[in-house]
Amino acid sequence: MTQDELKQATARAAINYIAPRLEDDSIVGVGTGSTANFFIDYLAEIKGTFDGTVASSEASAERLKSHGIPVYELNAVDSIQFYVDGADEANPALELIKGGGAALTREKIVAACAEEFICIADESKWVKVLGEFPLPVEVIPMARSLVARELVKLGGDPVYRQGVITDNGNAILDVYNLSIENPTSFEETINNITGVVTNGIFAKRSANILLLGTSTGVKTIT
Ligand code: ABF
Repeated sequence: MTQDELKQATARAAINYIAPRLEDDSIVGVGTGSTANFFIDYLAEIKGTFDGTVASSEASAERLKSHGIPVYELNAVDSIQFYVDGADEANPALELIKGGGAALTREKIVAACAEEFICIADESKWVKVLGEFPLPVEVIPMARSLVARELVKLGGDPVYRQGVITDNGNAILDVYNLSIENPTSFEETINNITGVVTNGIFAKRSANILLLGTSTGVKTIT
C-alpha cells in the first residue's frame, strides 16, 4: 500500500469509530494535514448526522466549508465530542509531536477541549522515542532569537522556518537533534521559555486512541 492509501485507511477507520457515537448536537474537532484532509472528505459523507465542526486551521475550515459542513468558532461551542487529527510522530504512550503543518497552537487548544482525541497516522509516524522529527515551536516573532538561544541550552538545534507565518501571526522554529525521553516535562520546560506560544509536544494532552495505518490493516492503540 502507498502512504496515501494508509492515510486513507486510518481516516476511514476514524469515521467508522465516530459515526455510531455521534448525536444531533455533536461537535467534531477537525485537525490539519493530508491525513486530516482525507478525514474531512469522508466526514462529508455523514454530514447532517451531527451538528458541526471546529477546525484547527484556516485551511481545514475552508475544506470543511467546501463540503457544506458547518464550521463554528471554538468560543461558540460548549464541548467537542471528538477531535480527530494527524501527527508527525507518536510513541507507545500516545504522546505526539505535531506542528509540521504549523497549526500546532490551534491544534493543542482544540485537543484540550475535546472529550476524546483520536489520532490518525500511517505507520511511518510510529516511534519509540519522540524527537527524530524536528520539534516545531511557535514563537512570538520578536522573541525568535531569544527563544532559539534558550533551545540551544536545552540541547536542540533550532532552525527558523523561513517564509512561514502561522494562522496566529507568529513564527516557527524547528528544533533538530532532540531525544525526548520525558515528553511531559520537556513540553512544560519549553512552554516556560518567555516568547514561546506553544510547542509541538502533545504529552500533557496526549491522544486517547491512535488509529495506525499499517500494511496489515489499521491498528487501534489505546
Ligand atoms: C497535523 O498534520 C500536524 O500536527 C502534523 O504536523 C501533520 C501531519 O500531517 P500529515 O497527516 O500530512 O502527515 O495534524
